[in-house]
Parts: sequence; structure tokens; C-alpha cells
Amino acid sequence: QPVEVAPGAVHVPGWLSTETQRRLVDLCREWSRGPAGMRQHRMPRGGMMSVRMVSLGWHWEPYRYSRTLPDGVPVAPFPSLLDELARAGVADAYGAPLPPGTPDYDVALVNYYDAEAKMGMHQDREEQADVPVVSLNLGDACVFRFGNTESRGRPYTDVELRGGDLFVFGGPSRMAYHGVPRVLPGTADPDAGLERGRLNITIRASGLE
Ligand code: MD3
Ligand code: FE
Repeated sequence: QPVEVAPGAVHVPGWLSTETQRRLVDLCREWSRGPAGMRQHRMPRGGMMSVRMVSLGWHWEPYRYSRTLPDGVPVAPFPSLLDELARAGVADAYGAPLPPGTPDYDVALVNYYDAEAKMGMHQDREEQADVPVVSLNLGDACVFRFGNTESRGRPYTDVELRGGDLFVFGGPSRMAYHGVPRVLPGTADPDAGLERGRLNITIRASGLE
């Protein structure tokens, strides 16, 4: 069932059971509460991001990871459940577990997209470890744009990511430009716990500390 979109970029549609999706949506609601909860951040060039985020373990700020949010509030801890899910996801996507000695997963970014939110084309290159990024998708589907390693522009491939899908980005795909040009409102499975919007949990190894 895994589909290799590019070398090291593997899409596994329907990987999360409905029950696990509901459990993750509940956890995202918990993580969203409190002083270190869901926020809208400023972009490197000054505008506000349309995506709302919760950072767990570390917070990405232009262009480094920090243990504190921009106002000094400590980042909430990284839940070990997400390390377990990420490792299981890599094993299923690649057909083999991560090799022994691979650094642990220690960062998760929970991204919430309302119907209008989008994310521009960018690379994720602040991590100091070459460990595949794991993306878990909940709620509404979106158009995910997977590009090349040279520029934000063409060639790129548009993939529809739906609630319950897993995507793993490792090897040569780890440094590819990628973004979310649009959400597809009203496409969520009503039984999967999120009635509106899209949640994406990206799980990474910072290689720090
Ligand atoms: C490919 N998030 O948080 S998930 C991000 O749907 C981010 O919220 C998007 O891009 C989202 O940085 C896309 C898929 C994703 C995440 C990280 C990657 C793809 C990636 C890192 C390297 C290559
Ligand atoms: Fe990214």
C-alpha cells in the first residue's frame, strides 16, 4: 500500500485507524491548551503565518530550534507516543526499521489549518540529524506540493493527503522544498474526531542536546 512519490518520499494512505485518529485529535486538543499551546507565529519576513502551531520538545524559530517560545514560555515536552508512532510509520513506509543508533525523535510540530490556511514552499534544514521526517494527517484533506531540492519552483508533484494518511520523507527527499497550497474543506471523515480543518503532526529528530 505504500506509494513512493520520489526516492525516500513514501505516502501510506489510510495508515492510521479511525480510533488512533480520534485519539490523536484528542491529544492535539490537550496540547493546544495552556500557555505553551496553539499559536500563530510570525514568518521570517514579518507577516503572520495562516497556520496555527503547537511545538512539542523544541520550537522552530527562524532559523534555529529553541526550548522556549518567542515570549519566553518553555516549550511543552515531546510525548514518547510520537516517537513510537514515528518509528512504526518509518518501518511500514520503508519496509524496514530505522537502523540501530539512529537519534531519537524529539520534536513534533502540530499544524492546524482552517479552510483558508496555507503553507508556502520551504525546506526544513535546521535539524542536525539525517533522520526521516514523519507526517501524520488528521481531518480535512489538502493538496500537498512536493518539490525538488534546488528551488521552490517546478518541477513539483501535487499529492492529495487525507485524514489518516502517513507520509515519510527521508534520504534524498529530506531536503526537498514542500508546501500546502490549499486545504479541501469538508472532506474529513466525521467519525475521525475533527469536524473542521486539518491537523498535521510532523515528527522529527533535531539532533540537538
Ligand atoms: C518534506 N508541514 O511543518 S507536512 C512543516 O502539512 C510542514 O503542515 C506541512 O511542512 C503540513 O514543516 C507539510 C509534510 C512534511 C513535513 C516536513 C518535511 C514534508 C517534509 C521535511 C522535509 C521534506
Ligand atoms: Fe516543512
